[in-house]
Amino acid sequence: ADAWCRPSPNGAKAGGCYVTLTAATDDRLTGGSTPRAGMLQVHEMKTENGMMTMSEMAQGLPLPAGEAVALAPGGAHLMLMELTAPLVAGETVPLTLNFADAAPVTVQAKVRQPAMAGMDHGAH
Ligand SMILES: [Cu+2]
Repeated sequence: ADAWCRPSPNGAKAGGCYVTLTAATDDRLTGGSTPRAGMLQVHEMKTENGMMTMSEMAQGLPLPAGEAVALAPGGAHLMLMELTAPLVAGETVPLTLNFADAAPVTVQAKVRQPAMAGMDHGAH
């Protein structure tokens, strides 16, 4: 539900997308794909020594049955890498999400500015 992407600054090769997922049974979000980027990874943000860093969740993002898990700025996110073109506010981007157990799901993510000013993600 509520899939959206942050507009990518001109020239940026990566962009962040967010979605809320509710699994019917215990599952994990392991990654995905999109025609708009070479790679789609699941990333998490961590604070280490006072610095925010992000890394791929190698085991995937746990999705407990029946629980709405929100990917949101400052936390877990979908990272589009090797963008084929900038993500422009107002457009819609198809994202196919892969799960450990469930069949892949394609969502249409709206590109828009975040409701609240978050961390700049363009430098990634
Ligand atoms: Cu990331």
